[in-house]
Amino acid sequence: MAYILYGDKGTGAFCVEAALAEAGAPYEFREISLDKNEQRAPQFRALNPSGKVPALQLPEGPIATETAALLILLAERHPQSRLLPAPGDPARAQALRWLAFLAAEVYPMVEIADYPERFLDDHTAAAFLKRAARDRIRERMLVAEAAVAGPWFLAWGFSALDLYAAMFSRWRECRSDGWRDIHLPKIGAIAAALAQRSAAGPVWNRHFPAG
Ligand SMILES: N[C@@H](CCC(=O)N[C@@H](CS)C(=O)NCC(=O)O)C(=O)O
Repeated sequence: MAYILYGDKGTGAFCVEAALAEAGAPYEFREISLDKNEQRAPQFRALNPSGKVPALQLPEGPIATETAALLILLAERHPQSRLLPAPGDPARAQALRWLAFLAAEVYPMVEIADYPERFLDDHTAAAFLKRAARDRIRERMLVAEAAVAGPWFLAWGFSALDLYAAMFSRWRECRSDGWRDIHLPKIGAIAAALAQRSAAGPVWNRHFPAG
């Protein structure tokens, strides 16, 4: 029995797929094209009513969603893969802290930056909102950057947090104008190291072929 991961290339599905690969868990990737707006189609909303990817069907049947929760769940279900410090490990506090920070403080801004017209009808106002969301994402990624221990996010070593943080840094809001190359050097080094990993590396290169 395999996991079924619903997502698109270069989306939040990346870090879930990379976590599955690191865990050595069998999975199938089912494409939900954001370009075709398939995430909003009734068939997909039957799986995830919020109309967003990723969604993960567990081998035993139920659907789970919310990227940070999926990373924690996979770490819990595949402890041998050391995706996160285990409960009781002193490093776990920082792992959960920064996963939650990215999930709560950064990820919701991505919808505003990507789809400002969902929030404001007026085109000019929407363009201002898009810029404001991008700036807020950048400001919060700087907070995350400052927390990186190096060479991985946690001094504990490689974790699912690296997959999550590096993914945000590849998205348009951080990438455009070369902003992330100047401002996110530690997360950039994590991204470069991820691309070299035997399990997560090929997943990284498929989702983010431009690096
Ligand atoms: N809260 C969700 C957010 C997921 C999310 O925003 N996914 C984006 C792709 S990275 C998406 O599906 N966007 C399409 C849309 O909003 O219509 C999570 O943490 O998984």
